[in-house]
Amino acid sequence: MHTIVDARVIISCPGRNFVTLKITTKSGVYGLGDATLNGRELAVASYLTDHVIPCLIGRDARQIEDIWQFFYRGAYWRRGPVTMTAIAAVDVALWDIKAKNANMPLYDLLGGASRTGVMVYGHANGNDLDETIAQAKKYKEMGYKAIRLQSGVPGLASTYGVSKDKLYYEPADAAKPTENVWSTSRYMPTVPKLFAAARETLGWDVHLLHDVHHRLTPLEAGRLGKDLEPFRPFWLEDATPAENQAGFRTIRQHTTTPLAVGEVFNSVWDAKQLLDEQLIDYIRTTIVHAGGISHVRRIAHLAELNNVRTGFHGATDLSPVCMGAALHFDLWVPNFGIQEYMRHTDETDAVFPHAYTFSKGDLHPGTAPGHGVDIDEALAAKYPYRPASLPVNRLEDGTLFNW
Ligand code: GCO
Ligand code: MG
Repeated sequence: MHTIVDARVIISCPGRNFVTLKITTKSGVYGLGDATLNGRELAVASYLTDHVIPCLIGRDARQIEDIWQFFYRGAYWRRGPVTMTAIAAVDVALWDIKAKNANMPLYDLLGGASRTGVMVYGHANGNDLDETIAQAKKYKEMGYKAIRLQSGVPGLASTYGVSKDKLYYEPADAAKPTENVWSTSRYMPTVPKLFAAARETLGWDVHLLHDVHHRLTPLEAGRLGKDLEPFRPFWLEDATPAENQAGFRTIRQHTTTPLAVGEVFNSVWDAKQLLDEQLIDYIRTTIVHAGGISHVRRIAHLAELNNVRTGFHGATDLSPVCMGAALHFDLWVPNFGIQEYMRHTDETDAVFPHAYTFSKGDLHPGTAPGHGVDIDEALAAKYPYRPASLPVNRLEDGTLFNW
């Protein structure tokens, strides 16, 4: 009854690419897991099809932990975004099956709801300060309690977070990487001005966030954090590249602005020092890129011991399947902080019918058994894969930089 009899990878591009794993058991119950790694979708699809699925068929779907260990330890080559995304897809599909068999929403299986809703933040972005503030006002009117502010930088043709389409920011905008230009000295003065204008217009009854997108040195990040302190930001995200976790010590020495990091992490080891030394305030690693619920739960527990809260990544390149699973996790996890919510397009939502809903600044995962997200396979088949890459970034003199 619980034997895995089928597992398939579904690739679809309803506006953007998504990879979904569907696992079915002998009794006919199926579960879905997101396996989307932006710009590297086919690598994960191949990892699943060539290496994971053949070892999955015939196993007992109830043994989530054993299956997780099999694909992590058993691969010998531990960690890495491709492997951990593939493992996440399996793990989430199996939790979906377990919760469906238990006839419970996933959050009940995890330990039950700890709150009535999941506070989310939306993205206000504009080519200049005024446009960003106008967008932020719209989000406030839609009921958002937290808003991320990104604005174009005078003198730079394009900036991270600023796109043509306001509700659906989509950085993977061409088959081969687009080239952006960056200047830290042009950027640095713009953010405090943006926050000052935002507090002036929006007031203090709303959380404001900003994403640096890995572009500053620890010392520069410390200075920006200090400059933003008067405006009480909710967080400063990815202030510096986090491969060198000790770099965050420098930022901490200089500012009390809360720090968020981790959307590119794929295991607890990427965050261990950051958590052990309490160098951050929010961990952004989410279900799809870090081994699924079974592993992100370990990260969240280690974070809790160190006064760090969750603030999961929730960009459009994480499919509704990941969003559904993340929302169940968020509703349960004791040390929840906030959840990013970039709306998917109507095309995407139609391919992935889901139980989660937005109301007054919160998302709720719904009470359907499992994680509450399905796939319309006939519709998905109408959107074939399209190559799409994330941009790269160069300094004004041509030096390749961090995007
Ligand atoms: C965010 C992120 C995204 C990423 C994107 C990459 O904070 O939402 O920085 O915009 O760049 O998810 O695939
Ligand atoms: Mg980010």
